[in-house]
Amino acid sequence: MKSILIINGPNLNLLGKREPGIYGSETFEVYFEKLKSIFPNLTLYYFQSNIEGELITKIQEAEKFVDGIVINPGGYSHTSVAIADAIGAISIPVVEVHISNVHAREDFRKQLITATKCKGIISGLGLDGYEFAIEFLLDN
Ligand code: CA2
Repeated sequence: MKSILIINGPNLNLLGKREPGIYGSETFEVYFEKLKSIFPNLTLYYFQSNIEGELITKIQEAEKFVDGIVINPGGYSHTSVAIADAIGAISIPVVEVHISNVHAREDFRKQLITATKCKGIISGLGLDGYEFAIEFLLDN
């Protein structure tokens, strides 16, 4: 595995700017620089969108230029059959990450539609979950 794409869904552009009690105080852009230094031999790409169709297009395109995906579909995790279908339609492995523990929150967050098409899921380990997901992709 030489290259991995990280995809963040809606509202995750607000990381580090709002609700630090749930999502921490670090912006993803700062964390992404740390990730690149943790994995110097890996080419890491980052894409964030608040738009479902843009996320789907990026998932479809990804298998042409990366070997794996780490995705946090945000609120779409609980609703989007279309994103789940896009994940199911590609041949590269996808790991889903949630910064918060979705099982310790409202009941509607316990249904993870997109995760049904992923190799695995990490939830509740903060931003470190992205690092652990990359480790998994490298080892499997
Ligand atoms: O815990 C996660 O990573 C979530 O995917 C985050 C989503 C939420 O809908 C999922 O249930 C769990 C929400 C992303 C919103 O991100 C914000 C970050 C900072 C401030 C406000 C929202």
